[in-house]
Amino acid sequence: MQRHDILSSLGIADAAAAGGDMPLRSPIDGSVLGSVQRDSPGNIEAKIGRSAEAFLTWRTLPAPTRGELVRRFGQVLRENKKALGHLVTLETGKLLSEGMGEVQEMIDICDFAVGLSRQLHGLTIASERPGHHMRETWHPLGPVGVISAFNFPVAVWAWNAALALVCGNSVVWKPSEKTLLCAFAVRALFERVAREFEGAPPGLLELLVGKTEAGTALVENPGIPLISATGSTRMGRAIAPRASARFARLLLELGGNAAMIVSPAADLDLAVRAITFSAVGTAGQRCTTLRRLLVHETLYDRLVERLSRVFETIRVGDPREAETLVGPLVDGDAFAAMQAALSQAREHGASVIGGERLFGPGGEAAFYVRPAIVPLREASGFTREEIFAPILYVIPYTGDVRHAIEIQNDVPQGLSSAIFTTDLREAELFLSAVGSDCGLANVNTGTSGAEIGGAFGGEKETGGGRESGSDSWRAYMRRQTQTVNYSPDLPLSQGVSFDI
Ligand code: UN1
Repeated sequence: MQRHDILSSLGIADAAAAGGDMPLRSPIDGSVLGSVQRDSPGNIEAKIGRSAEAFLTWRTLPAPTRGELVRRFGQVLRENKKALGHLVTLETGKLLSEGMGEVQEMIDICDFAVGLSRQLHGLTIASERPGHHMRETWHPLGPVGVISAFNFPVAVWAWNAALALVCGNSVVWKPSEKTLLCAFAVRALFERVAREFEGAPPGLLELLVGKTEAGTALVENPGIPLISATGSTRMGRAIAPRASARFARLLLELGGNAAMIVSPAADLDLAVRAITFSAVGTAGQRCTTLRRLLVHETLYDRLVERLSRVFETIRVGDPREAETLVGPLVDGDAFAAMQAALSQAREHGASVIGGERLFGPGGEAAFYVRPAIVPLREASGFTREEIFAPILYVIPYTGDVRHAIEIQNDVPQGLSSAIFTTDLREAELFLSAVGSDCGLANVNTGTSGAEIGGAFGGEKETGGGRESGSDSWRAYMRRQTQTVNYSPDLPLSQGVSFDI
């Protein structure tokens, strides 16, 4: 699909061509996709105000009715999967199959949320007082602020929005300034559904267009009870104190630094495939990207050699072409950060295999790289930092798998982890309380590509939030403990007597 067809079928051709102070470029060839106008501070306030209004109506609709809107939105996503998937590819540079996969992830979470809209269960609790009952009820929370990153410009928003909407909340979305067309397209598709939906107020989904200032305005606005933010740990450090200062709830999904352990009992063919997808998929720009490979010393040379052959020959280029497996980095800054990380490794005496710039469509205007392998003798300061690029540090471990787990956990981040082994004892140890300290722990599958059904997120500097499946919906609601006295007396709890 061509740019014009994509934009017009998604109903955003005019919006993209409106002209404004925020130009949008495709990482594929550096071409200009459009430009949009950033919101003034007044505009941002007005949008948040509209969202607050919308919440007042939306929360009164039965949850299954709210689910019906999400069901219809999922249907519109199905009908527009091709165009939206192409736009994701055009704006992020990820492979077409990954662009489509992202839209599929949106559809999946919509389906999940529709079912959930009939399962926002509370509890009934036995009361110690005669003639009383207690229960726990989950109520809508308020307008939810969603801050999303460029690398998953639509799926991560959908994880939040689909749940927030069935939970009875409105949504204010601050997307990455690098992927605004994706956000415009999603809003246009959502509006198609919301406009026709009886009872859906205007302002159910508001979009803030801007950079840090727009995010800050959202984070500091006292009308937003929950900020759900995906991005770097640096971003999290900037927003968390601001939100906490007004006691807002935070759902943070920040930096990752995933590791995979390859034990002597691993199925190596399987491991090589999983390592490659996890390390170079999405050009290494997922928060679940595999960055540290912890290999038993007896396998080390063999595995480095096999991976080097794969990385050397893997097809890097235009992500729209079927044979390509690695597309471009998002921009020149990402390229500079990758090169800085490789220089740092070299300064520590490491040799780097690959990592050089390649030229694809767009010549100098786009940033393609050969994925890099950095064999090391041991973990180091720089392997504890997150880099958003296809760099794989390979670190040997000796003896027991416990040594590998120790290296794995010795980083500030705690998002994703994996072990390749056919040894049940190793696998279960890795999954046990003394095993991986991450939010995601996988056996014989890679670190990236989680399904929506599980809770997604991680510990330590990753921020502790959980999005998407399982019971993550609870973050988007407020819990109320309710006590009802249906007796003619007033017994007090804990046997306290207070007779007037
Ligand atoms: C992210 O990079 O912020 O597990 C999210 C995965 C994807 C989501 C990544 N489903 O790799």
